[in-house]
Parts: sequence; structure tokens; C-alpha cells
Amino acid sequence: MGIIKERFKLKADAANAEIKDLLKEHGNKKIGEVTLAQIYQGMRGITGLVSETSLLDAQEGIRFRGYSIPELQKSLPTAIPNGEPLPEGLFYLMLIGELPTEEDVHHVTNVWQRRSHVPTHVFKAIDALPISTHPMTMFVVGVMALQTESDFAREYAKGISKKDYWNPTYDDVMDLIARLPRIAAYIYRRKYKNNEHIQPDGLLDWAGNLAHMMGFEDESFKELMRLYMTIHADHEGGNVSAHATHLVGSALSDPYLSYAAGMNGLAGPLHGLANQEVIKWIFEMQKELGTDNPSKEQIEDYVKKTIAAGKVVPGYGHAVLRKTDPRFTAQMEFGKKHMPDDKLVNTVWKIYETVPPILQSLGKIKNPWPNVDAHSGALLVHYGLVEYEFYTVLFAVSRALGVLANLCWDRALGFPIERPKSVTTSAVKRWLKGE
Ligand code: AMX
Repeated sequence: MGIIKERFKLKADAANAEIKDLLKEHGNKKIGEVTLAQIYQGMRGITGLVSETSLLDAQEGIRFRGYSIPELQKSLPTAIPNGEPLPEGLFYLMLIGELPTEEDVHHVTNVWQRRSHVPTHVFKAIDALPISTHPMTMFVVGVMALQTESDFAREYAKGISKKDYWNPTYDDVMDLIARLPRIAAYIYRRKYKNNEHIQPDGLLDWAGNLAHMMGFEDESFKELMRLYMTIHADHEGGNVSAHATHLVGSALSDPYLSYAAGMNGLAGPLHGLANQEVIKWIFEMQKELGTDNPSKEQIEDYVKKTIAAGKVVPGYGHAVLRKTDPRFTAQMEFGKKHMPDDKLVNTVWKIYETVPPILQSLGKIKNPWPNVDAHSGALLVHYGLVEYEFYTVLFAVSRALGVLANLCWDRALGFPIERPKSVTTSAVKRWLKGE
């Protein structure tokens, strides 16, 4: 058994015993109340899931196993001195629950390198789609084609004990994460770079290799990919992509099926697709105003026009967060360090100064502050990654780290099939009448 798998098993056994005791003693304690409004309004505020990898505080933002993004930037191993964290380290932290050493992180890099071979039929499945297909559709089709490789599905068909579900799940998770950069880069080069592909570099880390295979050799772009893959990885359990992966996994669908389901959710404009929507919205604003350097007043007018047209301002607002997203701030810091004079990046910062008071003045928006998607596109455009329909694929590669580390825990903790109760409005009316 590999060393990380062995450590995970030890941690999972200890957690299982702890949770058993916890439920024995406190299983009947009430954790909250549910109002009628909540069940009609997206279950907002209802605690109904366990997700060990990260926790979101409405004011402070995300913490991964207790560590904030700035803390991780200080304590996770990097590829270059004083560089951005390696996402391999974040995955280790989410899976094992402890900060990794340099050696642990190199080990994860090596394991993913070894497992990264993508079978030919996956590329053929992607090639069967018209070139106009959205990159997220190509991506999910690629993941689904890869499902032929599932250890879990094979072992389950043979007849595996419940106690051992975690084991082939872990192997599928490591294989799938290892192969995603190749699939993503293949889609990028097929759609935008004349179908001319770049072979992986066996000496590079996971995110560095993704940049390389996409055709970006600039060291600071590789650093951006390391940061991007780290900050987009997880946002506790209730967001659409994490919840959908967990839900489908609860039916014992294997990690490929579960992750594909989650990524279909990430492809929605209110979730992961918002990163492409932000840049599209800024490009449209620039076109309409006839300038690539709009003033605050011009931005203000454009924002008001967007809202008056019944549309949302992409990149702003959040279902849980109530302050500026620390993932936005981390990208802003990266911008200040690497491209302080970039016009588009400066426009993003001007939008940040303009939008919150306007949204606040509407009186109905719970969070007028920017989320992760408000910034990411402008950094990518700076390096020449202008094909914004591709942005959600990068988000998806990163999100694999969180939702799949979670899936390992779901199977190791023996979580059952998820099946909340639903009601009809007629049933609600009868209940209100006391019938
Ligand atoms: N622009 C304009 N209106 C907005 C808005 C925005 N950015 N954010 C929220 N609102 C509106 C809602 O549409 C809603 O209007 P309604 O009552 O007329 O239907 C009202 O304000 C109250 O919404 P809320 O409770 O504050 O937000 P929510 O929890 O229902 O939705 C979210 C959260 C993210 C879907 C929403 O803020 C939004 O649509 N934002 C823009 C899209 C976006 O950036 N999504 C990415 C989120 C992060 C991610 O998942 N990657």
C-alpha cells in the first residue's frame, strides 16, 4: 500500500471511531430549525452535510482544514523560493488533515506523474464533438470516457465488502486527478491552437505541467496556475459542484461519474461559469464604451444598465460569504506583484471600487462584495489566455482536488445514500391548516 493511502486509512479509522462516539453521546442533539421559507429558497442556512476538507466563514471566507489562504501561502511547499503554494500540498492537507512536508508534496507530484496516462479513446471521444462545443462539455465528455478505467466500478461488479469501498475510491481519485491536466490541455489545444498538442514534461509539477501542455512557458504563468489550482479547490460541502459530486457519489456511483456530475453543475453561470461571464461582461462594456480604460463613472453607468436589464453583475454576490472573498484578494495581490500596470487588471480593481455600493443600494442583495470569479479572468488575459469559454475548465481541474478528497472521506466514513424529504405545496397548505 502506498504511503499516502496508508496514512489516509489510519486517519479515517481514527475519525470513524471518533464520529461513532460523538453520535452515541450527542446523536439526538438538535443542530438547528428549518423554516418554510428555507425549503423554497435553496435550503440556504440549513446545516445538512458533513465535509471535512474545508469550512466557510461568512465574514472571513474559506479555511482549508483550519488554514486560511494567506496562511497556506506561507506554510505550503512551493516550486520556487517564495513562490505560490503547490496544489499537491493542499490536496494532501485536505485528504490527511495535516500540513505536508516538502517530501510529501514531491511524493504526490510523482504519484500523479506516474498515473497521468490518458487512454486514446478519451481523446477520440472528445474529437467526436464539433469544434464549436463548449470546453466544459468536452471536459465532462472526456471524464465520462475515462470512466472505463474505474477501479471502484470493477471491484463493485466483482463484489466488494462495504468496509473496502474507500480503497478503490482512493485509487480512482488519484488516477482521475493525475489525468485531468492532460484532458484540459488537450481540449484547449484542440479548440484554440489548431489541434497541435504538447506532450507532458515529466519533470514538472501538476499545475506547472498543465501550463506547459497548454503552451504557456512563462514561469509567472506557471505560478498563477499553482495559485489558481490552490484557491479554487474547495469551498466547503454545500456549493453546487461539491454537493452534486457528494450526492451522486452517495449512490455509490464511482468517482468518475460523481465528479462529472459535479462539473456539470460547475458549468452553470451562477456557479463556475461566472468566471467567463465576468470577462465577457467587461469586454462588452469596453466595446460599448469604446475604451479599454473606462472611468469609474462609466463603469457605474454600465453596472446600473446591467441591473436594469434584469441581469446579475457577474463575479459579485455569494450564497454564504458576506465580505470580499479572500480568493479575490489573493488574486489581487498576485496582480499587484506581477502586473500592476495591466489595464484590464486595473479595470477589475476599479469595478471593485464601484460595484459594492451600487449593489448595496438595491437593498435586496445579501452580499455586494466580489467573489473568486470577479478577478481570475483578467490575470489569465494578461498572459494571453484570452479564450474565456475555457476558464471554467481550469476551475474544474482545481475543484477536483476538493470534491475528490471529499469523496475518499465519504466512502471511508461509510456515508449512506443521500435522500432528503421533499414536499408539495398542497402538502404544505394541508399542514398549515393542521390537516
Ligand atoms: N448582481 C445583481 N443582482 C444580484 C447579484 C448580482 N451580482 N447577486 C445577487 N443578486 C440579486 C439576486 O438575483 C436576488 O434577486 P431577486 O430577489 O430579484 O431574485 C437578490 O439579489 C438576493 O440574492 P442573494 O440572496 O443575495 O443571493 P443568492 O444567494 O440567491 O445567490 C449568487 C448567490 C452567487 C448566485 C448571486 O449573488 C449571483 O447571481 N451572483 C452573480 C453570479 C456569480 O458571480 N456567481 C459566482 C458565485 C461564486 C461561484 O460559485 N463560483
